[in-house]
Amino acid sequence: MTPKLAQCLGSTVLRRYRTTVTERRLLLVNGPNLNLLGTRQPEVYGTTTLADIEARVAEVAAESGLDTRAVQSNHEGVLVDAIHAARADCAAIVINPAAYSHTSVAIADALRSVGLPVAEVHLSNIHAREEFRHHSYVSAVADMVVAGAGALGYEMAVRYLAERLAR
Ligand code: CA2
Repeated sequence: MTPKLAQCLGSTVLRRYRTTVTERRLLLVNGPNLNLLGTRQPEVYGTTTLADIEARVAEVAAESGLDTRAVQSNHEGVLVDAIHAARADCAAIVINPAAYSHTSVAIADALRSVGLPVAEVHLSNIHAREEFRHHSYVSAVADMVVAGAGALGYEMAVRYLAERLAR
């Protein structure tokens, strides 16, 4: 069954669809330039690649019976569309909006509009860096924020959301 079909069949079917399918998937979103992880600036962002992070997130999520879908894009609109799509089949979102953290009202609005639990991750401690990195539009929408824990921050975010969804 697709979410559209469940919607056509009415609210009871849609609710059941959401508890059996939707609530078992996390959306992992990574913003601009994070595709370069592990190749440059290891002193700031570490040596772990994005593929390593996506694999680890899938592994940790699976421990709690959760699926993952990963998206990385260098384009704001693509990220907004991916967040909107999560409404149909995801239970929560882990996001590192990268530079868009500090500039994008559109991404913050998209997260607000889907109404799913959100965990915001930054590899570096943005508060110990340049002033312009200290503010994130996404933090006002996020249920938890982790910054400065490196790749481990993604794992912490997944564990937080898994625990929250189990409540
Ligand atoms: O610390 C983080 O995770 C950031 O979200 C990373 C963003 C930065 O703009 C934020 O202020 C903090 C930058 C991601 C760039 O990633 C690169 C990785 C390797 C080489 C070059 C860039």
